[in-house]
Amino acid sequence: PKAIRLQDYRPPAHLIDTVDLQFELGEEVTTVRSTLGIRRNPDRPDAAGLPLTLDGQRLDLVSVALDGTPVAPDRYTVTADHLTVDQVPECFSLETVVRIKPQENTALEGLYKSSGNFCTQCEAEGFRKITYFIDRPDVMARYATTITAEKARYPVLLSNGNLVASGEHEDGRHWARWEDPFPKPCYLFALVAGNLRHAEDHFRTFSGREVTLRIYVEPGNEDKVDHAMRSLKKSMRWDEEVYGLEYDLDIFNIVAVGDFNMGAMENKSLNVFNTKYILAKPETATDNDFLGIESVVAHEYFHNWTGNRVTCRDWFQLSLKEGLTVFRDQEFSSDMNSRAVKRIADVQGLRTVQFQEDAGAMAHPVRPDSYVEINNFYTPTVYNKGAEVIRMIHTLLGPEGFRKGMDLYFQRHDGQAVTCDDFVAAMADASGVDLSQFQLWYRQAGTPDLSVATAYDEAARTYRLTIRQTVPPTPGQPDKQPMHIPVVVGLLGPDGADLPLRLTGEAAPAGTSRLLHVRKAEEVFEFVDVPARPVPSILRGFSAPVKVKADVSDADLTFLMANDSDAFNRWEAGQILGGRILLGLVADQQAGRLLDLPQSYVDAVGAVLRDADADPAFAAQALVLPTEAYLGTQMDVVDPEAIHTVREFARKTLAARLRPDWLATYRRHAGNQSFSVEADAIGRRALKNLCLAYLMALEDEEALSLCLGQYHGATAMTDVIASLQFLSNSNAPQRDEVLAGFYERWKGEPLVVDKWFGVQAMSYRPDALERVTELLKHPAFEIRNPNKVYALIGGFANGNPVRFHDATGSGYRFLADQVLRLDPMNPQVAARMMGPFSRLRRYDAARQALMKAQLERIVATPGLSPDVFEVASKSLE
Ligand code: DPP
Ligand code: ZN
Repeated sequence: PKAIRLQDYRPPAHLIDTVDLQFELGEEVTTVRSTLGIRRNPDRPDAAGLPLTLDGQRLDLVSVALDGTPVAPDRYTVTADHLTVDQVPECFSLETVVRIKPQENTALEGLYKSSGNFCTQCEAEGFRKITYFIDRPDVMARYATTITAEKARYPVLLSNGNLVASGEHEDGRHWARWEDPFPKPCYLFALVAGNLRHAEDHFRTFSGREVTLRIYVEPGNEDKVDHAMRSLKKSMRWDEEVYGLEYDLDIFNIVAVGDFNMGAMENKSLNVFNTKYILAKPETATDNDFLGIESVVAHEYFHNWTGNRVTCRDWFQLSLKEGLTVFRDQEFSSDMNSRAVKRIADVQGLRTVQFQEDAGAMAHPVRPDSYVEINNFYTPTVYNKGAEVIRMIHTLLGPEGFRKGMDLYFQRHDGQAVTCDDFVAAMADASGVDLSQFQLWYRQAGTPDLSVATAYDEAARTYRLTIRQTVPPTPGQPDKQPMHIPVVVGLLGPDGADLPLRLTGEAAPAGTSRLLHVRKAEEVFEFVDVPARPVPSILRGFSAPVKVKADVSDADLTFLMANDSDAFNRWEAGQILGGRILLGLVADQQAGRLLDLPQSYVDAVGAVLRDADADPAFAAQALVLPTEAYLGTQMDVVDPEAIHTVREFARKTLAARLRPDWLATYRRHAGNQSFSVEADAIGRRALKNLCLAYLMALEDEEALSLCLGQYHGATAMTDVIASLQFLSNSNAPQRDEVLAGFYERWKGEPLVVDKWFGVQAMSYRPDALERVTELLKHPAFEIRNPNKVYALIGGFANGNPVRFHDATGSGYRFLADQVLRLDPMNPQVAARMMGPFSRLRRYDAARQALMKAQLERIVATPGLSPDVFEVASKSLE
């Protein structure tokens, strides 16, 4: 397989203005008749006389006609990937008829079946598996789609746009015709046909348009769509209020399917979702599920403007729509729930997953320069670091400047397929802010390192911050230039209050949080009129996706934990302090020294715990020790065993020394409150379950009885699954019985069974791999269902570092076996499972050798997909 490069981009030789599709859906074979209105692209004068090349894969071509006349076989060629037609006029219609077999499509890309229903996934390049087309996002056309299928099996027939006609045939088939008035790239095409039930609601837009909202699910799931519907209406309102963006059709449909590679897909007016991000009721879904649904429903809805009305010119620009839309859904969720807690959760995700990616073989810029398989680039870098890049622009421009930039972006580019440069240009032009150096964020991969040195001059009453930046080398980018990094800082006085800030050269103090622009390798910022040595609060709100090392003492961090007015940094101070202490203990453990947790740290945690009721949601975040994955990112050579041992030691020590406080806090919040998914209720449950987690670290009788009591007494899945997880990690005699009982209780709910797989996959008991291997043969495990794979195989490989990285290499062998088993069925999912292998260089020589051996075995396998080949070969480089 060959790499595709951004620098080779050329506009298409031909454009397609109209598409008329006729689907004849069948059990054995599905026929797709397509009529395309095609013309030569005026932007490619050199293309005159070039043949027409259409993309198409796994299509059985029946016929080709041009302007109504069959094309002679010597005038066209068919290869595994293309249909080429010679001697085409300037402007013409091309009709192709192909046959496909959706029932055999296990890759879940193109048209496929899920639970007996037909559905599609076309992003990024799935449309070419449905019909011949110029499958690239800068080819935008108007679609009309006629679907014909057996009425009894497929009573519901859906596509993009408006239903314009429908009818029945005498033989039991029926048909529906949909027309989408908005030109769109083919990756936004969707079709659904099946036996589905729907919930319906309505939304009136600010200009008075009445929109019908429908969520389609399999029969039996109608009772689990309320939260998704509420989330949809809230997103529609929020986009009007915050961005002035209104929905543009009279109908908005969502369909939830059980087999889906990703979370969801923003097809124009017909979103297709993984059931995981639609179905929820308190008995079956956790608080995180509820929050995830709210944000993914919003994300896909927001794509209607950021993605659909303005789309990507090519797939290198993926972050144009994804980074921006993630930023928008993050802001939406912040407005709906707790802003601080949302920010903390997002940063935690970024720091564990994206920072790991940035430090591995698959590291790439937010706008990649090249790819072998685009499906491998739907990554935390493109999505989450991409969102941080947008957030930095928001910080640099301020909310009003940012809104002006968005307005200009839509004014200039509505209906177009554009680039990240176009977006940045709109932002810069609308605000007058110079973003030229800032654009390096799109081009340079790797997580920048900031080091901050502080100096207080008592006599001069000045406080100086010296900030140095370096951007580490990444594959293909050995040398980096300094970036434009927005660093928001505050200074705390001895009483814990923010000091008014005045920089050298300024006439008067302005504000207590200041945006510092770090542009050079080293910058010095001097604050004047500082009455006493302050405590610095650096990178407030995590104003840039960087790693910071600052000369802030443990005592200062403890002070920040108690006093910082910036909630994020109050949490961050605890993480830095905890990380420092745990990494020190890791060194002790490696050197065979006795482990000892400083009492000052226990006291600092105790203070947060005793103050927890002031903001339970925040406390629940602040009381979690840095994760094993995050600690790994802070080490030159990751030592998964030492990290796990030390973190468990610290958990047990905190549990033992603060036991009365954990217990009292648990009891205070364990009372029977009525269920709600308001932020406050979620926060209380999170805090309560965190207390239980600490108590269960001790595994004493009282903890066990509380945990079992919660397991048997709780009705909300959040509480049930938390107690199940603690029991699954324990040696409690009831463990196996409880796990078996959970399955019996929930075997009819696939999404709950996924949780059951996940809990066992992530158990840090030494027998985890043995158990996971057994579970692969469990009747509820289906290798073809991505959610099952993510829960069991992904849960083990990504969520269980200590067992996955077992020194014998058993985890690596297991993962390679599963990747090779998955690849022929679903390459996209197979490649996604390989993340841990792409970071092999972060481990010791012995583990590296074991991982390499597995990768070599993978690469040597004949018939490998480009997806898996790309990750495996890059990981070996
Ligand atoms: N475009 C989808 C999303 O991120 C992924 N296929 O919403
Ligand atoms: Zn998206």
